[in-house]
Amino acid sequence: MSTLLERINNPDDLKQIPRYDLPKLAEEIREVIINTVSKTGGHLASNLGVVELTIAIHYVFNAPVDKIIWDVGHQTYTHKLLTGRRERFHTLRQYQGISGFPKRDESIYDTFNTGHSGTSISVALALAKSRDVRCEDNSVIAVIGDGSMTAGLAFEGLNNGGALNSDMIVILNDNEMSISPNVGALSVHLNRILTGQLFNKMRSEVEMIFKAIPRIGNQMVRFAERVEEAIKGIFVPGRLFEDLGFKYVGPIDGHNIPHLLDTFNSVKKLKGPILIHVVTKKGKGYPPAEKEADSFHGTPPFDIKTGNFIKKETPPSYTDIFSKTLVEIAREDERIIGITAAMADGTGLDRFATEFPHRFYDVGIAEQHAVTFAGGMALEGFKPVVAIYSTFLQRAYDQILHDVCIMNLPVTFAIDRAGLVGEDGPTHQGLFDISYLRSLPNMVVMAPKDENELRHMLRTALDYHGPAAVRYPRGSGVGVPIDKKLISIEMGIAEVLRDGKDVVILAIGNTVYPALESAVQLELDGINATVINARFIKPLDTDLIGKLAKKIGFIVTIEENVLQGGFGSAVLEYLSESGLTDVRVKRIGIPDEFVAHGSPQIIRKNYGLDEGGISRIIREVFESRPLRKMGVSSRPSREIPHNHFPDIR
Ligand SMILES: Cc1ncc(C[n+]2csc(CCOP(=O)(O)OP(=O)(O)O)c2C)c(N)n1
Repeated sequence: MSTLLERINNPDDLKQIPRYDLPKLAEEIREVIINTVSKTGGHLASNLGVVELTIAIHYVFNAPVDKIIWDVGHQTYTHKLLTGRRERFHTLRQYQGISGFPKRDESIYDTFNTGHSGTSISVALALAKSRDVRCEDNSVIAVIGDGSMTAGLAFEGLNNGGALNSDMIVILNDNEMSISPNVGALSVHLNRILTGQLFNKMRSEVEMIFKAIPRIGNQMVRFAERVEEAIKGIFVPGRLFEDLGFKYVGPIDGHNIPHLLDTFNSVKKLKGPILIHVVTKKGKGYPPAEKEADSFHGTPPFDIKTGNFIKKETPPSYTDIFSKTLVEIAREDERIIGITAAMADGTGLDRFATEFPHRFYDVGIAEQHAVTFAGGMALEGFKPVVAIYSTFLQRAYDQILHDVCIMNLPVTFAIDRAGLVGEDGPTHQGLFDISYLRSLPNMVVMAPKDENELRHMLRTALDYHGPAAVRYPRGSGVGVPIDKKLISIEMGIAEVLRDGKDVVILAIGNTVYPALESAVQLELDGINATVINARFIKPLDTDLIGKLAKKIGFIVTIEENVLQGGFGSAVLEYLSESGLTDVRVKRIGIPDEFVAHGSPQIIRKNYGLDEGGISRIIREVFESRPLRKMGVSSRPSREIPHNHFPDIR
């Protein structure tokens, strides 16, 4: 016998399921999500929390005519299962499988691509306004979590939405959690609403009693309403949203399907901007995820029975090494402040928070504020470290420029997940930071070849009297021995790892070890490569690069960043400025396109960023041009100092 879910290929099929069967459907969906995510990994807890909510939205509204915009989009697994992707659901987040986020390319039911928090209200407002201009009458619904509601962008949307007064619905999915428990004054406000429910119940009961009194009952209700208006700010829920121009409805139980259906059916007919406050439980229906919603926010594969994560034995992650090193340095230096935008666990700042609670700030999903706040702290003599993922730092570009770099303030940017991130796809790849940071005056940009060098670079950044960024990749380190003593690396000095006469491979960050391995492969073909660990993207070691360019005449740059404006571009700019225009340069990196989801190994291979790819690309250049003609023979080459060629570590 087929399950209810198997009968659903689109929201119209869903509407054929009787209301009383919807809780059973919810159970089936939960089972599919848990089974799938236990194998693929993914955003389990957020998705388990919105199963009933998603069913109710699709049951009442009429997608794709009615527009549903999912904020962040990490909670769309039920939506995907109900909108034609049931059979492909097992390919979730896999290379060439379905995405873990809404994607317009994937389905007509995915209204807007999302991945970063706080965009949904602005989009919903735009779609509502466009509808008004066209004199159409579809509904527009933004679904946003209480964590994402802390983003400044969400408030900008609310502010504009309340004023424009278009018909739109914002569903606030309040589970009192961001990735970890939600923070900030808004979360306190929402919590007050939840705990103020008693007052609402009391209010309706009093109203009923008054109305039952013959003759004067209605008068008393009107009087009570006037009194209520006066004390609204103290007791009535949602006053904040009402003042912003949104009709507040709620709080309502987000797991009670009949209640959700009735609410949505009534609200659908209302005019103007409406905010429905829905209360859900993150991880609902899977006890390990209910208990540890933060660990199960984004989970690797896990054992369903025990809830234990299935992890391979790997060297410590870059995040972990950063986390420990920062604590080590902060023990000696009281000026160090840790700042995160809702990612204490992900960035490893949780360790800092435990040891130095008074020097730690989780500012909510507010990257712009995090950076400006850091600028202010630096001004006051502190040494703020903003630990942030490369992709989310994009949000704060103006703040880096305007509130840090112009004043040359000593803020350290610990940029995690720089490079390919894998399964989360294009919205999360950290492929732009080299380009967007190296163009800023005063900014130092470094990338370590391994986790040991990350430690020294953090020390270097904190010793520097201006803004400095250290970018490092997602996942485990290389497994190198860790130096106990931290040293400041000399500013702008690269490291020569291998000496060869035919080609100079200039690698940065996690491309250094693959470059070294490719040099070994090339040796077998008679191609001798010099391999440089550039260490600094800015300032670039132009002395060394210039000398090698003149001596060898063929440079290959490698970076896990877009080629436009990246590390290779910096090298080309330098060569051009210094008149070294006859040096042959081949850049390896990400071309001018967004990179899809899939395991980093597959993606690296596709872009020639692994050792096999690097040696193949270099070999191809040699095959297209005789080897000996590569050198820039017209200029006398200066000797490279001997100490530039230390042993490979
Ligand atoms: C701009 C930005 N910063 C950080 C993140 C990382 N992130 C993904 S989901 C999330 C928490 C979202 O909380 P909420 O909106 O309440 O959704 P929930 O997972 O609790 O359902 C965060 C911080 C992001 N996606 N975008």
